[in-house]
Amino acid sequence: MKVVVLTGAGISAESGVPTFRDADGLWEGHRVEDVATPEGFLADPELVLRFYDERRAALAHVGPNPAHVGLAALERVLGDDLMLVTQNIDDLHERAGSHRVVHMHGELLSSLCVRCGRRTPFQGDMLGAPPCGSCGKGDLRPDVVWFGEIPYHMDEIVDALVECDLFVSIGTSGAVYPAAGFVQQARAYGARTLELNLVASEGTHFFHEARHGRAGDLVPRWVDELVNP
Ligand code: BJW
Ligand code: ZN
Repeated sequence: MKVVVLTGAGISAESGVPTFRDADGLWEGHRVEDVATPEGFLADPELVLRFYDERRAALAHVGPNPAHVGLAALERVLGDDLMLVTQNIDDLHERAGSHRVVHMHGELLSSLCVRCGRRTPFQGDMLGAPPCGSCGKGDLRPDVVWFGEIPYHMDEIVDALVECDLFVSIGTSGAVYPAAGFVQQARAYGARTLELNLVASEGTHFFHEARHGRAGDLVPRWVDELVNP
């Protein structure tokens, strides 16, 4: 059986990584247009670099939770029949033991050269970092996908959505496209679809089945059901 799993901020919430859409519409005190758009970066690069430097530094203080661990166990059973697509830029899936994670919105631990486009593993602070080691001239920016930019690995993801038998969305609000549309794409091509989220997402009615609760409880239980029917 071919399975595509899409994860969002909710899967890392119990690890202590804040989600994006809280009640006051701010994201760790910032307007989304100021820190997650190319225009925001051009207007105030220092603010944006510091914002991502703080989130990168915070990775040292969090660890994977049972939901990440459950998906790593599923990869060991399904191998290449599982595609794990995450919108998250943290590395908690990898630290739980998943080896083939598709980071469609990029990664905190990677830099992108604004001049030559080279993507390079990155640790530490980007504010004040030397220019790109490849072209020697370009400034580095976070290797993340902001609003108005094209997410990574879209061809590979669409192929997997077309082919999968089961699509499972975990811990995502269904507010941001193209990820929010994956359920309809998978379903149109014949997949069964399942939502695992704390509350009903914006797209909950697109799923055949929705289970609501904490990812740390729901995911290990669902993996167990799938592996030991
Ligand atoms: C729990 C839990 C627990 C809590 N257990 N659950 C008008 C209509 C339609 C689309 C558009 C439009 N205008 C513009 C667009 C396109 C735009 C878009 O979607 N805008 C919307 C605002 C409408 N999209 C884009 O611009 C994208 N690019 C694009 O479309 O390019 C065109 C193209 C596409 C494909 C092929 C070719 C061309 C780019 C989007 C980039 C998003 N970037 C960000 C920042 C990334 C870097 C970073 O992290 O800083 O990605 S924004 C932010 O939102 C981040 C997230 O990955 C993303 C999704 O958030 P997520 O994960 O869903 O988090 P939350 O907080 O929203 O939800 C958490 C959920 O967890 C909640 O439901 C909780 O209940 C739940 N939860 N605790 C289980 N313990
Ligand atoms: Zn460069």
